Amino acid sequence: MSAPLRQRKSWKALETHYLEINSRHLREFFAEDPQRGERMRRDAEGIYLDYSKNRVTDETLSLLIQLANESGLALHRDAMFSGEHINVSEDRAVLHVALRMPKGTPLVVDGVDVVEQVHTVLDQMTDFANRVRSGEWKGHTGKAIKNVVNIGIGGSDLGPVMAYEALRYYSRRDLTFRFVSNVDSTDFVEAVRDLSADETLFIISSKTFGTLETLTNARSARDWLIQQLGDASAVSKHFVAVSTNEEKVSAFGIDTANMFGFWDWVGGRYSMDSAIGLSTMLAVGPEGFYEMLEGFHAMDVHFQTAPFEENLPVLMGLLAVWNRDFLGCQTVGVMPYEQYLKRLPAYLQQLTMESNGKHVSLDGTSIDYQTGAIYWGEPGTNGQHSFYQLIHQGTTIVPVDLIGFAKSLNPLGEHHDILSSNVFAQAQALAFGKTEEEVRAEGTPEHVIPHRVMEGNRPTNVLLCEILTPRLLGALIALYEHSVFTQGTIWGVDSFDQWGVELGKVLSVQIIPELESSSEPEPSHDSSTNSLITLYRALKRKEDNRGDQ
Ligand code: G6Q
Repeated sequence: MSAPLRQRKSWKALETHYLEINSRHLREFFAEDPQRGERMRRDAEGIYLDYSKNRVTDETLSLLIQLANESGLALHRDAMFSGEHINVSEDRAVLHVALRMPKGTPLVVDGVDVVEQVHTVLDQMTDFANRVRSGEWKGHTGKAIKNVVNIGIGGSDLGPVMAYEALRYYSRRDLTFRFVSNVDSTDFVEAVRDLSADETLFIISSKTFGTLETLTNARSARDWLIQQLGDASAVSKHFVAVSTNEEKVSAFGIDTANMFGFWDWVGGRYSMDSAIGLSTMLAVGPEGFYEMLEGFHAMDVHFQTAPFEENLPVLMGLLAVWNRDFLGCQTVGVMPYEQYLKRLPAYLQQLTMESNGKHVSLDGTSIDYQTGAIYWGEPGTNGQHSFYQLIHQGTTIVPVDLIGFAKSLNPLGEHHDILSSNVFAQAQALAFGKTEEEVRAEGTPEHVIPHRVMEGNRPTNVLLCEILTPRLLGALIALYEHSVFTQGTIWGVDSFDQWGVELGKVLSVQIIPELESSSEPEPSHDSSTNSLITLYRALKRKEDNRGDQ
């Protein structure tokens, strides 16, 4: 058992070291060491990580690696891979890594070979995907499926949407994919308004099959389908479920022969490569899906075997801890310079913040250091014309992950080099800034000079890859998963529970009847909630003056 974090030798050494190097500028680090850019670069599975523009020296790295060792990172990692119940607050194994292990690699956990289970479901998914994609699977009226609508939320939505968008280039363009997550009826209504029910397949994705938003949307989908096709028996040809809960799937009216299972050892936000990825497989085909799994697995092996100095997820995780706890950075920007990765920031937001947004350690004691940062982002060049201003010249330091590719999937004239030049230029400007002398030398009037000075010294990681493929996507997501794991291990938190999310689920259920009630008993909450509920009821009763819609 490691000592509490702030009492570890390496942590104390990092505190002293931070005071020594805090006033130093990236300009100095680069001037002192012409090889820095090459030295501080590592690669694995087609991803090149340049971390040289972080505010670190070799000593920082070596102390961070000591911290990883002192925090038992290797042991904790091995415990995860062997199926120990490292999700302590839910007493569960954490085995998303088993989802991508090759067939025939036995992994027996709690008496069961989980890899065999995984491949049984993968085979079932493959068979189904082939039948739908070939047109062999017929809808109620005998027509082939042309539209796939995934209904799910959180981990049962963000991964599927992100992966569909990321791999759209490889997807079947004659199939339409939609994703409904919000319980706001607009989400569902807009998703199906131009679809023909007889060509539409709904995938109801819910680990628990008890999530209110998903079940509400699923019921509306079922009503819509029955209304369009005029026959309740149509449901069996147009609804499939992805879940761990056979009983509830069956109670909803979906034939469990059309159910794709997974297990309680797959956390929602770690489930895009389980059956939750059925929409991904329908889009890119089983081959593309398996390629993605290979990428995930390759990064898993790298995480398990590479020395920490060479280990991409470990390095990224340690740098994140350094930026968070020593530099005091509260947020991290993730900026993909690849249009297909436009949903990656939203996906990573859940992965990182739901995993490490914790205030107690594994044994339940309150912690006295900072944990998970706020993750956010947008495709890169769009961000440059809006919020990058604050990253360059604001009063808060925002470390940024810039994700670039050497090749475009849709090359067109000079577009790609223009796009990529921004990756390098932004990292450069953030690191080195622009001094007063440089601004003056450009002929800037004296009174404008302070406004144009950029202090620089703002950390970035540049992740450079050749081209976006299913394999690369798998490796990239696994890289972030294990970076999150590394951070969670150092911080000593349970990265695999989400009690904060569970609370929201319970509270809203208490208020629903008060909004629906026509007899309107006095609401009995705090004065703000009471008056908001009363106002809501009054607004709801008001005549709608929008005119004819
Ligand atoms: C993920 C979270 C959460 C979950 C959703 C949907 O790690 O647990 O985002 O995925 O609340 O849950 P169901 O899949 O059970 O509907």
